Amino acid sequence: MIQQTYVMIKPDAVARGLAGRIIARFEAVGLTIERMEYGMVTPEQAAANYAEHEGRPFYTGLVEYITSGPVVKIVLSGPSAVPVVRKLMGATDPAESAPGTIRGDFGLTLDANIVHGSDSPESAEREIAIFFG
Ligand code: IDP
Ligand code: MG
Repeated sequence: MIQQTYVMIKPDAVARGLAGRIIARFEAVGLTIERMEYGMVTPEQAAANYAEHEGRPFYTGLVEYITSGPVVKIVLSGPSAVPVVRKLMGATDPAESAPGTIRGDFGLTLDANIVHGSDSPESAEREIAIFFG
């Protein structure tokens, strides 16, 4: 089934000049870039995107981090785009994500893990609305 998903290249990855290489991996499997924007995440967008984690010990740091510098906000589409992107990203903790995945190849720590991707079609719809209206 054709799906849309929301992907965000996080501030540390943008600062390290990894955006192009990460985008190339999504293009390589045949996903389509529907929207793409470089810019800051507002505190309101960060809180909405990570609402499920509010109250957890890492929540404040997560919101500070994602608003700390420019990101690349992307809407991708394609067959099974949501699980395909999650597969390409790898496990949340770069210590556990396999080599060959984005987090496994470019990340080192859980708090700066390179990339965000929606975890379900419902999350994708919600997140695309947060970042692209
Ligand atoms: P996901 O990004 O793989 O969907 P989530 O569990 O939804 O993972 O967590 C959202 C983000 O919060 C993670 O990508 C990571 O940056 C951060 N995070 C999750 N758990 C921790 C933690 O225990 N310590 C610090 N940061 C965390
Ligand atoms: Mg998540």
